[in-house]
Amino acid sequence: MMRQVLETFMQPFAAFAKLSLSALTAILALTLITGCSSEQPETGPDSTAIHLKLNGEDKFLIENGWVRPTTGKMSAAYFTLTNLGQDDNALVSLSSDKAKAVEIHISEMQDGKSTMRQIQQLPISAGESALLAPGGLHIMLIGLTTPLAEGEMVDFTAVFENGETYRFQLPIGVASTP
Ligand SMILES: [Cu+2]
Repeated sequence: MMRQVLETFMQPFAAFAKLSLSALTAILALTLITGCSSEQPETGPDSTAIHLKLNGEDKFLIENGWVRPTTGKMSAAYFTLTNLGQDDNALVSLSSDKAKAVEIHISEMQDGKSTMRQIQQLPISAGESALLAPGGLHIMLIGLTTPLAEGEMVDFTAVFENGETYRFQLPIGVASTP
């Protein structure tokens, strides 16, 4: 009985360890594309850090990113987004290779029920982070064009208020967001 409970408890961690490895592979691939310097350790949640650079300068950091696996038509993506720049900014739109539409959503409790609504932009002050996690802010993928299988990657393009546009990839798999 106790052993069973322990195994159930450990399952998300095992899934995360698996995800970290595939994410690391993806980051190594992305590093080659963007020329992003890899100063992160090779293990642990930090290994999922993605640097978004402009003219060689670190502008944003994406950490602990993951997309929920599904065979349905909708999914959600979660990550921590940090504004490393000198100016306040805001995430204003997203697109993906695997969904017809991508929206910024927030989940809220209303009359004891969980509902979600779209927000037009996600402001992030200079030096601040936005936490996108289950039960709160999230990126909604609507009209999936393919099933999202664990271990695969999803391409995203993010546009910010000042016109800066970045491409990045997030791994499909359930991670334990801290
Ligand atoms: Cu949503």
